[in-house]
Amino acid sequence: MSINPNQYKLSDRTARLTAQDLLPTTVSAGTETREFLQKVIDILLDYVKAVNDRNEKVLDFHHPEDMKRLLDLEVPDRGVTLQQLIEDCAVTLKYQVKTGHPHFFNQLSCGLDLISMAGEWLTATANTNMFTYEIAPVFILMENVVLTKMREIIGWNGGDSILAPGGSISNLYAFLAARHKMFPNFKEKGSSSLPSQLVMFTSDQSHYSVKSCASVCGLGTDNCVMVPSDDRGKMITKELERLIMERKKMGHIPFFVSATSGTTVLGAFDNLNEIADICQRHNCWMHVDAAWGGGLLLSRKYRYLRMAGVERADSVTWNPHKLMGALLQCSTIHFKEDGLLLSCNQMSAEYLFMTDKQYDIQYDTGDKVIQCGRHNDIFKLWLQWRSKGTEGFEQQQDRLMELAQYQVRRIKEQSDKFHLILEPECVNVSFWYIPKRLRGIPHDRQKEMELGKICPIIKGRMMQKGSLMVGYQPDDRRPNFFRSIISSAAVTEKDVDFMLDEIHRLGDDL
Ligand code: ABU
Repeated sequence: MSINPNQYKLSDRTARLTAQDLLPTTVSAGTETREFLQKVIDILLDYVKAVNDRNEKVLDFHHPEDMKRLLDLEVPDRGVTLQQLIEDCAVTLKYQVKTGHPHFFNQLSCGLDLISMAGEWLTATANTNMFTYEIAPVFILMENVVLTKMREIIGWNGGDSILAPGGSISNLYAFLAARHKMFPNFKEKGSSSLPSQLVMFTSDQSHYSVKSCASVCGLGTDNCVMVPSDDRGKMITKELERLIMERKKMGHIPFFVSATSGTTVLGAFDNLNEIADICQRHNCWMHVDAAWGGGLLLSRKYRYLRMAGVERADSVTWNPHKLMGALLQCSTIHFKEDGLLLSCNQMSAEYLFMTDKQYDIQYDTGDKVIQCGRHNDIFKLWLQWRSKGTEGFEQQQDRLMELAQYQVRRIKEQSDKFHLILEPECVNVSFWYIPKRLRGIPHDRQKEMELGKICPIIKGRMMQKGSLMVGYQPDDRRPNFFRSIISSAAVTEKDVDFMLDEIHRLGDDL
């Protein structure tokens, strides 16, 4: 059932009230407060139903100027009524893209895990900050348990971890810890404590946030060396070692290598053991950006096929809001060495992190991070993990991989209409759609250019129709191509068939 903003009516009496007439301002307004919140919950539950209804559109697309006309976005001088707020909530969800719809294959984070969502609702209601045990005791202990478990899965005993606002910031934490480990005086003395130019290395397929570390942390992007990748998108490790030696000859200090487990576009996994050997030979910190592929650590099958050697890393980024389906956002960064996160980032603000508190202050995690306020991202993951168990997560990872393989099979079976670009290592499937006029023509560069031109047209059509969302992009080897993602537990084989059939319906005439 679609969200119809006119269908959510408060009682006449409550409808006319404003926020001032509810708790906490009006202490006697328990009944009205409950009625208002119950109505919001009705909208949320209808949205959940719509997200899971394959007859519903994935989105109701409007261009920005048209969308502005459909919405009342003003923040007024005088507060609006509760009935207006209810309609505002309903309208907002009416036009929101249903990222949990089984026909949404657009982003690395897809799906709507209801247990994780329930956790997020509770988190919002608890509305606490994660910097000290004194205001978040249960959540801090949960964080400790879940992060310890994740480190064990990586293959470490001990170590330390923290939840960060996204994979990019997690990667930044790794960079900071690596520099701190090698140059502990940098924290106080800054760049004057460095004997020479620091250099970092990552593959040309890595997430752009790795390069951003070089800019944010003062190395300059010229000192983030982009190591070439092979045609499957994996770092060429011989090139890594050659480039490290080249920089050493220049008198520079190679100190940080970021390997990728699951590149954003192709879903490629770097060879971690080979990279670990090189890092060992050249005394470099080894970071693994497994923001995307980290979920596969939960699969006994894929862990060793894709991420053998991960336990040799010094740090690992792993985003449960991607393959594990935790609600946005939920990103973790893990360190093999305990104590580093604190010594690197600690500022000892006395108003918050008093050392004479009457409890064990190691649970005041706030001084380990570069932010002050920290959102509670743990409860939704903890609750989800309780609901599935580690075995349930393993089955989920294996199922997503099975569906991606099903898509590959279906693409190959329809090779007149689809061209598979490469055998995927993850749930990213890269392909072109071949319209009628280009079928039966040999596949060459000219044809690729033509296929690339039709991707945005098909994408535009699917958004206008609202039936499907699949992403496309060029890369440095080829023009535009489709990249579908299966990371939602809602997706079935029928949905994969729908995706391919719908692209065919939308693009056959192009
Ligand atoms: N690293 C952010 C994810 C981008 C994507 O969903 O494609």
